[in-house]
Amino acid sequence: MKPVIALVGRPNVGKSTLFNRLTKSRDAIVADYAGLTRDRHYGQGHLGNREYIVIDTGGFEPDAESGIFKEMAKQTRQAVAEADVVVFVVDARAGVSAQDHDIANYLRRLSKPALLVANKAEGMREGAQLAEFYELGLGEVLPVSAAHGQGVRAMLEAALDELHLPDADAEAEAPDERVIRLAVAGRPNVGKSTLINTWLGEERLVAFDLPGTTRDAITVDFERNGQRFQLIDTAGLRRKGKVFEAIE
Ligand SMILES: Nc1nc2c(ncn2[C@@H]2O[C@H](COP(=O)(O)OP(=O)(O)OP(=O)(O)O)[C@@H](O)[C@H]2O)c(=O)[nH]1
Ligand SMILES: [Mg+2]
Repeated sequence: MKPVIALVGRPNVGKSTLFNRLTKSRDAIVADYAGLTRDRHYGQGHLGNREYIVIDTGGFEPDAESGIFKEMAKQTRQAVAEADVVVFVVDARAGVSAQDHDIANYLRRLSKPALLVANKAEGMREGAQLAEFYELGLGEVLPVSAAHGQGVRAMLEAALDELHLPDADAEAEAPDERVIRLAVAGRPNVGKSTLINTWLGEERLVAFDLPGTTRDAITVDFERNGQRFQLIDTAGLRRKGKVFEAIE
């Protein structure tokens, strides 16, 4: 089993940018827009021969009681439950916010290793600016720049060191069975995510009565009657002339 790292934090701190760096991909959508990521999004990476799974999540409001932020919080809690180590991302430039405290309180109550990571720390001298994050009560603050790569390797080593798991190289991959990849596509709000959730029998995807709810294309492994599938949920498609937002 590969260790699982969940990236958690309030909106717009750079979780998806860090996800892309940890997976050496551009799979997650990144923009200067709070609340961009909605679903939990899995990726794979490795540090030398140590392999891991990383989960990107949406901006976390642990106490959200309604609306789409409540649905996103459910997804984040599920990601945290599956994780071996939680990477709590804060914004080194913005400083500590009330929402960071809410998330820290939530994480401190869990008995799960958590690392506190201050992103957007490029060109920042350690010390003064980062000191205030100690008040979150999660111990040492690791400065990183997801956009530029600084500190990311040290952070990853610290995350994997929390786990004391054996190297994965002895573990043989399952023989390559045929996987049917099935993408669900269609106009916004026709029920694509709901359809996949119904197939799976769980709330795997955020389904909400709001056009444009799904943003990242999310792949879910699924098996039925011995046949392996990869179900791919996609963002709703509109005619080119009707697309105005950058995210879309
Ligand atoms: N200066 C700086 N900006 C960064 C860094 N990492 C991310 N950003 C910027 O911060 C903004 C938000 O990045 P995202 O990765 O989308 O943030 P997120 O936490 O996934 O946001 P949500 O999905 O909305 O919760 C984007 O404009 C990024 O380019 C960094 O290391 N330094
Ligand atoms: Mg994101």
